[in-house]
Amino acid sequence: MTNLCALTGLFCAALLAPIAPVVEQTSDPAGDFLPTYVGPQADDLDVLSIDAVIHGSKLTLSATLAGAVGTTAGAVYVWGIDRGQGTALFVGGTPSIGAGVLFDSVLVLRADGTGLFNDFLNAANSFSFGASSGIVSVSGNSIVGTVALASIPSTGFATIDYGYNLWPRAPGAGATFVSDFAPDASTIKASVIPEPASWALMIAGFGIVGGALRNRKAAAA
Ligand SMILES: [Ca+2]
Ligand SMILES: [Ca+2]
Repeated sequence: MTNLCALTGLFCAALLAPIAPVVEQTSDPAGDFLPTYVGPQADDLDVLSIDAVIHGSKLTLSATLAGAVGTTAGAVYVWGIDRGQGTALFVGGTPSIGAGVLFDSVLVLRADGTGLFNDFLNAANSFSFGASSGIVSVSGNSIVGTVALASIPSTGFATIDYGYNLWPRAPGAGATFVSDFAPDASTIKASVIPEPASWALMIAGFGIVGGALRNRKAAAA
């Protein structure tokens, strides 16, 4: 880095500054269980924050709950994903909930590390996975799922425009076992973090620009 800075000069300070990719977190109120919810009002079923990050070819979906994930046996964490043809599928149910929560597929994560992807528009894309897949990681109040973007193919949107919403489900059938939506009545988009190789290319690009500027100054002198 030092040698590169010596070459670029103009951009040296910027290059030496720590690069901290910004991941946009979306908070959700504590204790905002849906009025239709009939399951246990346990802390691990109350979402406090979520974020979605695209890094290279991977997508990571992270959630923080109000209590330790795994406390409620049989609970699942469902990420609704709108890949381009999402609709508010819960509003047609009984009771009608989830207005603004658009999705055309779901990624379901369990505290035991297992889960599944269900593509409502093309069942051939659906798949399930075991704990050994490494897709799910649980730590305290958080549960994180990381999948290849290629495994959740677009239905119209560019991958950076996919929409996401998380809802925990207590064991039980039907919409009344959905405890919380995060965010309420909308979806979020992912933050995009360049891979280290991309950063290297970007820095090399700065170097080329810096070198060109120095050469131009030298030529003008
Ligand atoms: Ca909540
Ligand atoms: Ca909520």
